[in-house]
Amino acid sequence: MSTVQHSFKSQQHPLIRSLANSIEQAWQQNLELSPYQIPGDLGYVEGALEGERLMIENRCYQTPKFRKLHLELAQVGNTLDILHCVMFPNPNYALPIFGADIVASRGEKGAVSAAIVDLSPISPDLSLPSAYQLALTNLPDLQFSQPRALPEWGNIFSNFCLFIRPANAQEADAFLSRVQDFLTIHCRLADQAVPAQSEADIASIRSGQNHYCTMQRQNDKTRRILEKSFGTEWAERYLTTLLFDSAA
Ligand code: BLA
Repeated sequence: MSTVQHSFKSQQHPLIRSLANSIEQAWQQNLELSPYQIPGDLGYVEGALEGERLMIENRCYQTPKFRKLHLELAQVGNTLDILHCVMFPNPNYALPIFGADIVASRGEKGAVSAAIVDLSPISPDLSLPSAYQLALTNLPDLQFSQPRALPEWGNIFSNFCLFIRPANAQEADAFLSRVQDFLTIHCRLADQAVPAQSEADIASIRSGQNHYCTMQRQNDKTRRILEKSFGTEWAERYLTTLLFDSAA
């Protein structure tokens, strides 16, 4: 395992590169970013237990409204590129969780097997705040030729969740612009958010975030990739401390 500083964004699939750039731009333009201390040795990691080398690069920030903004890029052997992004709100604010994941075959024209984005609710009845519902409902309709079905644990996602296999460059662009819409709406509404008024409300927000994390950790496809290169214990630690940590 190595901790050498490194950046492989320039080698990633073009859709991942574009999305990583637009996420960082949205964060830098709209939020007051402070550094976030990535636990121990997890900023840049490499593992290769069973042959395929997995390289992971993490970038994290925090802001007054978000306890953690996490953008991760990963490369699996010579074949797969992955982007993972989650914006965890500060549990004093009843804000949804922005999440995105892209899984693509390496190369300029590599196929994208999964592109998903959502603003996921954390309320006990799994509904989004009305300002979010209104803003998201007002976005123009988009058509994608290859929608994908969510797995069972995916009942944490909202009605506005977009989960597709982009079939061509137009659909990849449309996905990208929908993520930008979600980010713009989210940064604006987060900026306007007022803190929760009671300890009970804050406890409920925490438990909503923790439920989201518990369900995301059931994604066997993510876990298996981590386990193959780093082993089961490391994968569990990574899933619970960096990818989907509970709200303290
Ligand atoms: C799917 N995630 C996947 C797949 C892989 C990964 C290999 C299968 C691709 C496919 O079905 O075509 C792998 N994703 C990773 C790895 C990391 C990662 C290794 O982020 C990190 C190191 N996943 C998220 C977030 C969301 C998410 C934030 O991390 C959504 C907001 C969703 N990924 C998600 C979903 C699937 C997926 C819903 C499909 C799972 C399935 O069909 O069973």
